[in-house]
Amino acid sequence: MTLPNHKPTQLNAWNELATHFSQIQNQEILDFFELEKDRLEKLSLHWEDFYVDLSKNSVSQKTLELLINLADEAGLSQAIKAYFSGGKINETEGRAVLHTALRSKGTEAIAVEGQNVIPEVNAVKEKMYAFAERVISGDWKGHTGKSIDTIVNIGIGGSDLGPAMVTEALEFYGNHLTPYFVSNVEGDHHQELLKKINPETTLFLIVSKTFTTQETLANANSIRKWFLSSAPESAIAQHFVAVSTNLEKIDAFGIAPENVFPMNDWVGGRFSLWSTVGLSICLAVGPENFEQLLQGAGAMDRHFRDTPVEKNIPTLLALLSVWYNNFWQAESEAIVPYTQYLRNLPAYLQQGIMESNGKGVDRNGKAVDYQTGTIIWGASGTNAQHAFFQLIHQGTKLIPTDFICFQESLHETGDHQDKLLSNFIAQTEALMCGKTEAVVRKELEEKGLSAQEIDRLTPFKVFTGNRPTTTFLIQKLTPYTLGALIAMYEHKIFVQGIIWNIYSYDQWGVELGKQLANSVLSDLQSDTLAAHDPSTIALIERCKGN
Ligand code: G6Q
Repeated sequence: MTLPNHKPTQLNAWNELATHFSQIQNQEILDFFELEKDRLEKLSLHWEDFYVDLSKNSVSQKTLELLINLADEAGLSQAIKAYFSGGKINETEGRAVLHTALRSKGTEAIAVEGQNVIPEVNAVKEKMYAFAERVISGDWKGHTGKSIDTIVNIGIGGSDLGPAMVTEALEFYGNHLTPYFVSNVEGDHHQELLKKINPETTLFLIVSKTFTTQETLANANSIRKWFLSSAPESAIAQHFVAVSTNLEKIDAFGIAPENVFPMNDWVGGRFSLWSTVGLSICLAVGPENFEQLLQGAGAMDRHFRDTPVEKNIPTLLALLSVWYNNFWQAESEAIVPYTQYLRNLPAYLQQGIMESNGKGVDRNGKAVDYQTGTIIWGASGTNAQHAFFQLIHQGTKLIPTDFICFQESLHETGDHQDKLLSNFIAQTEALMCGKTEAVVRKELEEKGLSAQEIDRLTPFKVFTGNRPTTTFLIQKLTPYTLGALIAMYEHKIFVQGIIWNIYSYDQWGVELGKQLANSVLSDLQSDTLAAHDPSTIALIERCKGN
């Protein structure tokens, strides 16, 4: 099963949306509340512990109807079938895209090339859980007989960002193991870590789908050397495990075969935290919590697969994003989680969203003549309010923003939670409603300012409002709700790729830099110099000290 193919700008719904946009672009979000008495009811979605309020967006119900038509015309339902059933929808790499199989209930068969993958998924998960139990219980000993208290994930990109973000997000659910993540090839990154850890009680997880990634291999080799300066070669088996699809390369590294956790090529790097790549998560929060993470994602998968578009959270989010990106010409989107636990969610989603949909060629191999991949940025609230919110409130750019908050805090925190929630709610109100000139003048008068001062200051204090936001109010941050939240964004990515007619699951754009880095490295480490442009030659010569 393959993906449908179309030129989005030639779809009827696209053209109708263009006409519709010219008719409603000057209408304000608040006007829609006046015109549509059932707006809140129609535009708020309730799913499990999620309340998603779309009503503060620059859309009328007519807009949503047209966007839903766009999804239909683009063949979304056929695409979803291909996605979930193991079709090779990552066509440029000839692979299926089945991270959803890792969090399915494990009862339905899912076939890749005629082979049901579920028994293997379950077997690998059992191996991972049994291993994690041994490490957490202290049963697994280091080479001097001590139990493990520290884990170090050595990986980069998809083999780092997801596990690091989730481990941090679920800190509350953590056990006595301290997790660290080494990713950058910059040697100072791992050197700073090595100052903090005890080799006798540390377990290193080398996580690399391909086991060919320069950064990961360089870090793994340096750390191995450091480890062997205080331990015999035979101790590698107790302190190094690997996650990969490349079993031969792991063997060459000296890791015992029983310490290898396999993964499959139908799991993309940036969607791999659900696989054995999530071993650090499983160790840090335990198998039960890891399983909950998978269950939450699985529940969102079923919601996405089985719910009509009108009530389908990931699909509606994707359609809104297309609306802003292609009709309003918005340049970026912000994501602001109101919890410190999710401070790295925006960075994590940057990879998922921008690596997947940052494509300029469509599924026919032709350059697109419309905008694709959205630029994502953000930080945790309320910190972000004291940093970049000025630009969202009063700047010249349209920045649709996702506000995410959990109704209950994890600790008993007095009135901190009310303060957090009040900021969270007030920001979306302020962004939509703004502050009129009349209100500003009245406030200044009440402060006793002179008429002249009021005239001078008023323009700066007016908020135009009408700035779109989507609110996610989730009951509580748990492994389950976190799994669902991440899966929600994963499916949003998928839907956008379908509408834009691009391939979301390859990442050829990261290859050229890697290739040239190898060439520059050989220039830096030898007397030769390959052909480069003058600027590059000057930089190489400078780094060589010439
Ligand atoms: C993600 C990308 C990329 C990948 C890293 C690490 O989708 O493919 O970020 O995860 O390049 O690759 P390895 O896991 O093969 O080392």
